[in-house]
Amino acid sequence: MGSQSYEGKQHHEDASSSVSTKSNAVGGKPRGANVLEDGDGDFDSGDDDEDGNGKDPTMAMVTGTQEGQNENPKNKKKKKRSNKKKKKTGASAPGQQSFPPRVPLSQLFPDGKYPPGQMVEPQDSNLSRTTGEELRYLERGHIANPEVLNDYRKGAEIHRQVRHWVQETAKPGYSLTDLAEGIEDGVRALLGHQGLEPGDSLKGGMGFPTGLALNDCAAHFTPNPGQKEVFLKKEDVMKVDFGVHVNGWIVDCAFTMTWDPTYDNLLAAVKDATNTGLRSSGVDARICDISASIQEAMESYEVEINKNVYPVKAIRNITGHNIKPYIIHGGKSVPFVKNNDQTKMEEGEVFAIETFGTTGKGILRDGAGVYGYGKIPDAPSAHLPLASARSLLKTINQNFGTIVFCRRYLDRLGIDKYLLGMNSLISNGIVEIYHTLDDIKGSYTAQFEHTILIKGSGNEIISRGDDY
Ligand SMILES: [Co+2]
Repeated sequence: MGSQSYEGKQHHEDASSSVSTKSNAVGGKPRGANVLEDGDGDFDSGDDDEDGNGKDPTMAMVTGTQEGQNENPKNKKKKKRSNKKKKKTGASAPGQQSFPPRVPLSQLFPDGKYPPGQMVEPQDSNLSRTTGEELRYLERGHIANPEVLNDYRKGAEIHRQVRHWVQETAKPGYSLTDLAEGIEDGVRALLGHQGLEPGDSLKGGMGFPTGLALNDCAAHFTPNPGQKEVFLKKEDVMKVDFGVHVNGWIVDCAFTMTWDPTYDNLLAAVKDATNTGLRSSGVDARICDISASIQEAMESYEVEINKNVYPVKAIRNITGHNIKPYIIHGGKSVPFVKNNDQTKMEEGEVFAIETFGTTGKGILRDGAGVYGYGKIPDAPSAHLPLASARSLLKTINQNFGTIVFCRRYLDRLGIDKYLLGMNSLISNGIVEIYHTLDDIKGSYTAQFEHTILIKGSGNEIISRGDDY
């Protein structure tokens, strides 16, 4: 989930887009300056082997039967139903994930230890910290705490297993509601938290509303109940951005899917930019330097669409961000364009390093659509005259806290007729509303994102998989 910068809160021209596809994401070479070509190749080939322990982080991701994978879109509804029935009976052997994924992760890892992400050795020894110093942070509430780290790795493994299902399943003809619900059903099943009882989804649940933004819509689109259904088209560029949290530790990770090789260079640019940002991250790394490296990587690419050549632009008013427990945007921002921010990353921090590239203006404006709502951390307590606002706030406190949520998440709790109460919470400064974020009409946008733990002993790209 991207963080909208101050600039982004103003209105700009319209635009929208979506990005990413597993199959096409790896293809394509930059047509512009090729200084970065080595780096580009590095990212994909080096991921698996750089694990500190040499283990493939996705080794446990074994899929079972894959019915429905080649389903004809026209038969989708019927097929989907039969698929749903099968998931109940088609239980996997221990250690094997089902397809679609429904086996709780605790069953796949009976020892309760979840696999690490990609371990990155500190490149500059000055940036490393001694183990002794790290020990200071072994209290609860810090990523150096083994239980916290294990929680984080669990969320990341669930992200990998569920996105594998997305990559095998999403194709032209598929509906965005089915895709979003499939992701959410998978995450909740693997967590072992359906989130239907008060407090349950605070132990583990969606990290924010599932984002499925298409084409010129860059971010913050999720299907809403009662809205006209959107079906994927072959020419779409879809950004899949979903989060998994375990005890409030949010994994924020996104990719782009396409079904047409036209967009390969766009995806290659954004993947390169995100990986460059990840490599530039670490203890004492300055935001301005990370941003500059991201922009240089991104803008060395161009993409040809319908005989028009577009330089890939870094989007200016959405940023990467640090993450705090239950808080997706922790206060620090990592833009994708040059800036003078001398702020440094610090040991123990968690960052979502994401980048967005576009063939449009590179400036997003709020669209008409509602993405979700989030209780503002440290919001002042206000006297709420409306009973409906008070009861809605109670529901939010019990189920989401400061986790951003969407209308579908309220619907499944049986909450309805909440719009008046919600408007009251918004106008009282207790809840923030999030809108879709669009680039200009007809443009295409792409996104890749990973969550990285900043540790003196070496960073951990917690959400890294063999896919991206
Ligand atoms: Co994010």
